[in-house]
Amino acid sequence: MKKLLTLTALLLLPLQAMASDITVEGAWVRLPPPVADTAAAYMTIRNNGDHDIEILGIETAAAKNPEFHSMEMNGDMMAMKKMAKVIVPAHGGISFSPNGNHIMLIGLTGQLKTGEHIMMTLTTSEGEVVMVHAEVRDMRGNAGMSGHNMDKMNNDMQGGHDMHGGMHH
Ligand SMILES: [Cu+2]
Repeated sequence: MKKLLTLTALLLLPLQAMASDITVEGAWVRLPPPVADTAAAYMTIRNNGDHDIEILGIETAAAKNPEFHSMEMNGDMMAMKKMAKVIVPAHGGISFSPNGNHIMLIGLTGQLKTGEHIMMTLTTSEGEVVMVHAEVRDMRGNAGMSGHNMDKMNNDMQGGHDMHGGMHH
């Protein structure tokens, strides 16, 4: 009985005890090909406060190892790299979008479905936990999304994620 009470108390703990300076907008996940074990997630993280806030971690039940990735030129090739630090500037924001930095959901725990919402949690340097709901969207029908090759990537970084199939993280 004591165990049960302890568990109940834990469940009742509010995850966001105070109003957060961090807000998240426009979160979505690109539906990956059925065989892929990674997917890309996009969102804009805003900081409405007076101090820079670092995002220390991201977690989701949908993937074993979510990572923040940057896209950088390496010679004439775009390469992605795990971001060492994710800082959301005071009164500013940081965007993860198909045209640049993104969130890689590595090691998907199940097959994603179009229209499904997955939940992610961000842990901040302020000790806050911010919940993010992201809709899974199938972008395959979109113009410009097919026929990518590596030569086009400088102009069209949408192709960056097609690369993941052959990349080792
Ligand atoms: Cu990546």
